[in-house]
Amino acid sequence: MDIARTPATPDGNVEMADAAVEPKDPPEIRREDYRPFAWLVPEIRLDFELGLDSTRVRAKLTVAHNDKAPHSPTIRLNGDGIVPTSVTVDGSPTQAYAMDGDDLILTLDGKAHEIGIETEIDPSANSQLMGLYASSGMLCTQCESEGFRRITFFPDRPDVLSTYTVRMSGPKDQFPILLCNGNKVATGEDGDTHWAEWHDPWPKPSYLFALVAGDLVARSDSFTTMNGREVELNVWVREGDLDRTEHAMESLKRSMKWDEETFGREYDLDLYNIVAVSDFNMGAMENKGLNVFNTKYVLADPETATDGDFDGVEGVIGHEYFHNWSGNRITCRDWFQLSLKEGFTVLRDQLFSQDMGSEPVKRIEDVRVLRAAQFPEDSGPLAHPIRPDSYREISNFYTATVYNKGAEVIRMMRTMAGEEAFRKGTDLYFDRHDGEAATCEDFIKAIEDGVGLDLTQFRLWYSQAGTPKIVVDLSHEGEEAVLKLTQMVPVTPGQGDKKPMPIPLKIALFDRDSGTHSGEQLIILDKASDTFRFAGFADKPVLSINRTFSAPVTIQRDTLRSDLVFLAQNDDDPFARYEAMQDLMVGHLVAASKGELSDSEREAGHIDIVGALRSVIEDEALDDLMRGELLLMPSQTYLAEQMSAADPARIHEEREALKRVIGCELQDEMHALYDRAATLPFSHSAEAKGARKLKTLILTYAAAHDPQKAAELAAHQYDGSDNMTDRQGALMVLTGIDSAERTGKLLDFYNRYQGNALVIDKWFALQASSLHPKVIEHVKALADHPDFTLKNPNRVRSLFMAFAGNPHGFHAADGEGYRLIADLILELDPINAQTAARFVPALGRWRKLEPGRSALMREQLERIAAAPKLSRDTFEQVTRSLG
Ligand code: B3K
Ligand code: ZN
Repeated sequence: MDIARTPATPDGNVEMADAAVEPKDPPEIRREDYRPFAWLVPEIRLDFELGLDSTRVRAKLTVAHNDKAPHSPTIRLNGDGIVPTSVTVDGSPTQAYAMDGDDLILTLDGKAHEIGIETEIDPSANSQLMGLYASSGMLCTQCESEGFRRITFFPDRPDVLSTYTVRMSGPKDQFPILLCNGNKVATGEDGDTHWAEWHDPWPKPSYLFALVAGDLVARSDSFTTMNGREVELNVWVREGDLDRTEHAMESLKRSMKWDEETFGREYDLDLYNIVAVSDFNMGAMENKGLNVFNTKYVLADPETATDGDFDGVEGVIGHEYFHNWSGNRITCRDWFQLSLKEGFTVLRDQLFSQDMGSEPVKRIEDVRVLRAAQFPEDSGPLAHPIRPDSYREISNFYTATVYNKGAEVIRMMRTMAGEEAFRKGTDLYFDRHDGEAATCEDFIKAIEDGVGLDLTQFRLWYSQAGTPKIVVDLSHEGEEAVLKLTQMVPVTPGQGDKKPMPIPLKIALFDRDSGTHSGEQLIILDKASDTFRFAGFADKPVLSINRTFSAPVTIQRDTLRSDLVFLAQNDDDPFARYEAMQDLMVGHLVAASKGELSDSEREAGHIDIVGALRSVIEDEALDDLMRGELLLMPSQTYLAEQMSAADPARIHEEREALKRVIGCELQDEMHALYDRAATLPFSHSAEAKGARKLKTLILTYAAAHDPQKAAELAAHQYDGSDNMTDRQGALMVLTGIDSAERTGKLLDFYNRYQGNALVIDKWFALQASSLHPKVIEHVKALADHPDFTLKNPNRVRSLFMAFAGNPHGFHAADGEGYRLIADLILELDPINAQTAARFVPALGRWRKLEPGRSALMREQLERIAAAPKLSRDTFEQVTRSLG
């Protein structure tokens, strides 16, 4: 039977249509087409004969009718680039199967069967890094979302849950360590070969399967859970990396404790393994009991990792650990529900990091990430709701919208419920859906029931894309402050008519004279427009709104500059204070970039900004981590987002000009601050971290004002540093200055860290993100450097993602920056489609730019679209970006 030419059989697989089409036009998978799978696979046994070039996989699947789905005699087992070398049904070899594209279809006459399938794969040829692949002599897997089908044929969808028993064997010398999910139940040897058998008692979808084999060493420790279960913990790395694993292990223990205390979640196996690999498409993966991590989020010591890297390790270790409940114990019914696990888990890791360090600074950092990555997505051609309605390639939907906006949406529920009630809601969710593949709707319902909150209208946050804009109008009538709020949810691709959403806004009304307010309030704007009245104000107060960034919206307020200066000096909510400082600078820079400022207006703006910054420097109540946030200028990308037809060159010019003014006017204060910060010895304390943050920030202002002096200072900081934060900060400033120190220190850095891949990544990234006028030439030369390779995603990102995020180079007026990224996408696509597709959004911003650059950018997208063969990943992103 040639299934490829027959209509889709009713076996309930939403991806039925997938295989029969040309790769150039992959089909759209729609959320509304979800059907439960007609078969259950309660058990799978896997036997791996491991080899780098050839691994034989024998799978035995126990299958049975799913009573909760319409019956179908056919079972579709997904495959991707694999062929069956043998197929059996109930132990008897059979040829009675059909291939439909890459999938294998069997027709079964009974209610329950055992299917046996053998495949042979070549891990060393797997450059996509999905499925089983080789990385520096070891073998490892990545299965989310659809990598398991590159290993064996299986219903590779998250709502098919099985218990896994896995036997793995291989040469002892090559793979002395054999790891899999769950617990190791048996081991043995046979000459030069050895084997291990693993069993995972928790039913899981195929995307959570993992296997690792290699020459690894572990930092081991243990954790006793709240109910006294002793858990063995291991962080596995290559031998030379062991002394850089302490922070990862400590972060893991802190995560386990925090999740017990904060969400009542206890770990459920006797073993928790983390393995670090250097070739990895993303940050890490939460496979049950066997997390696989990018080395970037495991290895850290002060000599080679910055404070930001340390925070990153803690956050990602926490994130993957928290998935054990939000993702693994309760998984997703289908990939449209991805935010169910990712949005919730991002919120959990954000709250964890807030508790481990500075709460307000972490909040500001998270908002900055949201604004830099998610807001542009939401206002561009790739906009989608946190629960998308359709996709062609699910890998393209691991986005800032699903992750970070998803977290913000759940955070709003928490804000409206209050912390204690929210915990009742999450407890109910975990109880009600443990062991299931659930939906976002299940989560919302559990919060509703547990908290006692009506979230009917709130569900719109799951279905409507676009960042709402709130227009604020504060007036004063008699003794009342009158706040009129209007919301607009913008039109996004495929979504024209938007409904008003409930928007929780924390506000405070400040008395201008005393600089205080009488209490923060939470108001909910749930209509297109609404008016809120506040009695007892003899004079018009100053409004502080969206405190703690209580809603992921943009606020348009016609605030007097003097009010922003007031809030920048007085607001007791650190986020709102930061926001006022940013708005002060954004307002000035946007107007200046548009050429709207007269000389005297420009001068007045400078005076206000410098005055507000001076008061931040002088405010003794501030800690340096927070002071650093308040002294930061808005990024060029954020500024461009505030404008239509943005001209990146003009924005850059104005931003540098303001930096120069600040560097000049505040040079004495900053110098004194630098000297104070420089006296602190290295430690991981908040105080010392704050001091390091200030030092490099001050160097960036000095570089704009007096480059030669800044180069000397930076070289001095570089030479005297005993940690990577100071050294990288100094080198970052130096790479942007055409000076003798630049060449010398870059060479020194390279020689000092040659062989340490993560630090050499920094060396590439620093040069690619530099303000140097010849940055494009530098990037081209670096792409030919012997240490550069397209095979390693970290290295590709370190050079090209850094460059694509460098407005100064990427937006070169002649379009050379766009061409460079388009060339990369075309070259990388056949090697690693997932990583290549991640570069497309940078080119999708063409509608937001001035006409010249807009046309040049679009030209490059069209060039990519015209390529004879594109991956599904890149095809989808380019098509959507062209719109
Ligand atoms: N769940 C994984 C991401 C998998 C991405 C697959 N393309 C990591 C995480 O979010 O924890
Ligand atoms: Zn995650």
